[in-house]
Amino acid sequence: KGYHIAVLGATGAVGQQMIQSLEKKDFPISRLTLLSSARSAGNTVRYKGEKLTVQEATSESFADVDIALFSAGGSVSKEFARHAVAHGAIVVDNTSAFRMDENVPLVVSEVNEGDIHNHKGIIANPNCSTIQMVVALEPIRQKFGLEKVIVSTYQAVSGSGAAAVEELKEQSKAILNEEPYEPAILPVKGDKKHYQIAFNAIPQIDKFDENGFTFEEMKMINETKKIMHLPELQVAATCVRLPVATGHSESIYFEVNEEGVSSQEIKELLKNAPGIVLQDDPENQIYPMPADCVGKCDVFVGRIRKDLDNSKGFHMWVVSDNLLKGAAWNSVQIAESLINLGLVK
Ligand code: 11C
Repeated sequence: KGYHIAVLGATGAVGQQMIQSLEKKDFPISRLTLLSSARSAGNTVRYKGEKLTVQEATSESFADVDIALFSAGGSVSKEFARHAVAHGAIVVDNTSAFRMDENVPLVVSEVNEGDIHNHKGIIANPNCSTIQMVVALEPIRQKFGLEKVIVSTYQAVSGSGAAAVEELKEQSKAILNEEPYEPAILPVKGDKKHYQIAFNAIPQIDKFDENGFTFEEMKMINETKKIMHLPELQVAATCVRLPVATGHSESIYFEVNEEGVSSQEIKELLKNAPGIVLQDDPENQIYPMPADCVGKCDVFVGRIRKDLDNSKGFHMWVVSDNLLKGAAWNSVQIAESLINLGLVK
């Protein structure tokens, strides 16, 4: 059986990856409807060798759609999700619009696939930096429990959209050619100030909350607790933007509940865990790096070592393609889970 799938935001960076992920998975599709704003409508996109024309999304676009993958920004999701649900479609939303809504499951299939059963028409796809972290933490939580997580991120500019990648490229060229360049996008489009990203590191992703954390940091904190069903988990995050095009990296410190756990046990656990590739061989300088992870759907983990002071503390380094496992691939996995769990009519 094939399903009628719609992609809203089909011309965007994540939308394009969604279409490629559907193709790569050989997703059972009977019809693929590609939707966008009026501005991008009329463009053509290739799917399995066929040229499909992108249509302007309207309230009527979702008639007969089984699953709608949304990635066109939070306000677009808020506008169209109710139309899609009213037409009987299940929405997998890749924006932050519904993630913390208690009626909306927030899902990473390797961690909490079962939460999908509670959906009321919308399932949220978490933030990219959250997804790769919880994939790596969940096997540890299951075996040894989890008390505390402190994460520092090294995030790629594509998390901020295709225009930010262009800004990094153009700015790098300008600096190398000793030409002027006025930053206009990063750290946050629409914020008061913009800073150079080429040859720099910016400790701001999204705007600041009143508590001194950024919204990106608060996403990592709140979403992790929700996905892992650990409201009491201690989580802190510092999110930093680097001049890397694609692939988020994270330095994660975590404390388990048990005494006497060895780093070898953590390595063995993660080596056999779903969605994870262990790259951890310091003697041979083997560890994950974003340049090696681009285009891959797994979460790569390395540099696992025990803390020198806290007997329950460990450090690890986690890298993944933020557009794939961090966004498009995770959404397509949720769609696949919906089908596998028998939740699509
Ligand atoms: C970034 N994590 O790297 C952001 C992008 O809530 O889906 C994803 C924003 C989101 O800038």
